[in-house]
Amino acid sequence: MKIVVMGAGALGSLFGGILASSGEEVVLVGRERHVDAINKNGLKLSGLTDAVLDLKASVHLEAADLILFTVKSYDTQEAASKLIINDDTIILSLQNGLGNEEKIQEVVGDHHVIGGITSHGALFIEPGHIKHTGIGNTVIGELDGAITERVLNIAKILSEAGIKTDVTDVIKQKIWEKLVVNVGINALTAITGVNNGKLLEIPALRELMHAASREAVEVGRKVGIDLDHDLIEEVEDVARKTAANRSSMLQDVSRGKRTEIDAINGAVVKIGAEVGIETPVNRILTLLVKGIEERGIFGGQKA
Ligand code: KPL
Repeated sequence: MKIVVMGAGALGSLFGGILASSGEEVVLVGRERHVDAINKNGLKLSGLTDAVLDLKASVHLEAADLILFTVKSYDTQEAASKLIINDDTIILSLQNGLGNEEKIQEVVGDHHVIGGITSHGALFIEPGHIKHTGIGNTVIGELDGAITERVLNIAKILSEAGIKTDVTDVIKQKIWEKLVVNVGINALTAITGVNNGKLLEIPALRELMHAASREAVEVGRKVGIDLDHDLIEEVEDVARKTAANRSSMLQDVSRGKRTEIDAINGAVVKIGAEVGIETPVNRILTLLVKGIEERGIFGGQKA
């Protein structure tokens, strides 16, 4: 199966690298400096996965059987419009936040898109070098809940490569569950500059993490998502398993980049307002992250 990773940042490169190491034909499509470094020296994976991989990277898209779609949520529409797809191409979104799959469907048509979540931690060390900092669940599924051959096949390919992947008939619920995790971890780590694990160690941050995630659970339930089990325990579990990770949002603010705040905490605030649920903690976290985005890199230095 030919696999293109669209948006080869930390997570996309990690997945692409692991798939390539198991013999899949993989092309990483990403930014020029990362692409150049990979084509010159190979993709270096360190941490929980240790390898230097000879695989193709490009700034240009190619047709593929499977597109792992890992672009930032705010780039979804534009990136989807650039995809080269044939009748059977499958696009698996592994993005953070809400609304990504629907945006891709609007551009390419419903049939091509399947949903996914992953809690693996990946850190962009430098162009050409990604550190695997946490092992988490990966779950994929058809957006209409059907258990199809294509989803089972992709889960098998990922699992055989070493990324244990489950298939679900409730991927929309799983996306909300992952949202609850990101709502608790990402903005707080971006604002305070700590690794995920510190959120469990510092009581004030742990309290805020719980409060932000609880608001997301309340909003999700109000819009009919079945969030019944103890998601606060799940948030803690991911923070524990990815303790050494700098969340993707912390990585973004450290590099002076735009964040996914609108698709994560901002989405909870927006949907909460629509359904009459107050979300004061997420509102403040959203505003703080937006302030940090505007400010740019602190003191002109990398954090
Ligand atoms: O998804 C993540 C992210 O950083 O965006 C987690 C799972 C929180 C890992 O850091």
